[in-house]
Amino acid sequence: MKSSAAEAVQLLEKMMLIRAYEEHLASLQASGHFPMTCSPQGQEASAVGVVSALDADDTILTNHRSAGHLLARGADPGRVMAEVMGKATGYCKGKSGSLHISAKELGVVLTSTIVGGELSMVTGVALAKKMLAEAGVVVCFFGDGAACEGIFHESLNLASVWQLPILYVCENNQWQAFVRRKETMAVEYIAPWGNSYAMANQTVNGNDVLAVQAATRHAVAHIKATGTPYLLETWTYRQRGHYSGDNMAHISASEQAPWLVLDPIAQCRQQLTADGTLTPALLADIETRVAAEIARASEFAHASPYPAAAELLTDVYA
Ligand SMILES: Cc1ncc(C[n+]2csc(CCOP(=O)(O)OP(=O)(O)O)c2C)c(N)n1
Repeated sequence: MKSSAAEAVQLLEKMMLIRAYEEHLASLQASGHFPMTCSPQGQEASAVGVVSALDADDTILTNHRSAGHLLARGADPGRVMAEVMGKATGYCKGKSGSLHISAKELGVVLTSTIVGGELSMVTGVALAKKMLAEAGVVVCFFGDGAACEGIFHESLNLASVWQLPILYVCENNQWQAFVRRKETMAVEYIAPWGNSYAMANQTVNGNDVLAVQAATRHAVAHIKATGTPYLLETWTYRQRGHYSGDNMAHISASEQAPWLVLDPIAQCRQQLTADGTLTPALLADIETRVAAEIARASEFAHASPYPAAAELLTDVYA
């Protein structure tokens, strides 16, 4: 199923919102008075392409680069920002920060900062869904570094044996913290590793939002038709450092340049302009809306209170 022109514009706007959110956070972090985060800048097409192909009853588990997934799912940027700042109005009442945020009402049940933690949890979440005969698939976002851990193989093996409704999404952004993917992998692509577990798989251009959306729709249809999991690899690039304190001194301009040409938002804009869908007036409207939304979000987060001291031991297990 192809997306309509109107839907493609919505995808562009969502990607621009995520970019603007990240740029705003980076400017606050540069002042030195804002918590650190792991930015998904450059990976917007992967987040928006996958999440836009999901239904409301689908569940998401994600990793330390989760802001794009949350915003793509419709999270309020003000509440996400408030959570990062430890404010009471955040999605987890300020107790998670950026690295553990969840938003149950959106079906985002876990952000794992333990690399591969989401891969260990997803089999349990999906098994529960299957045993309770609940509709929907469970999506697990993780990076190429997580795919190089043993838990990736354990998770895929069990999901295949137990026939769990899991869409594994490996966002292959070419970096694993401060290590190049090429230094830890003997092969180029992760998707074919699914073959070892009899799991259908595909690598898609992760900077092309419509291609990611189409690949996700195909994968979800496969999961629903066969009752078996699917491994989707989105081939993309992290445009910022591993975390906000990383000055990227170890990454050359010549490495970054070709990827910046392939920027997912610039490419989508060019495509929609070329086919006559995106006019200068429409683009200006979107830019104005996005800027207003981020300004509102920041104002909300900054004005929000910190949790009261009495909240210290609420909502915790021990
Ligand atoms: C089990 C574990 N080992 C190491 C770390 C430190 N660490 C945080 S993110 C990261 C790199 C993860 O790389 P990848 O899975 O490719 O995700 P990306 O950061 O590229 O999105 C590492 C090593 C951690 N959080 N957890």
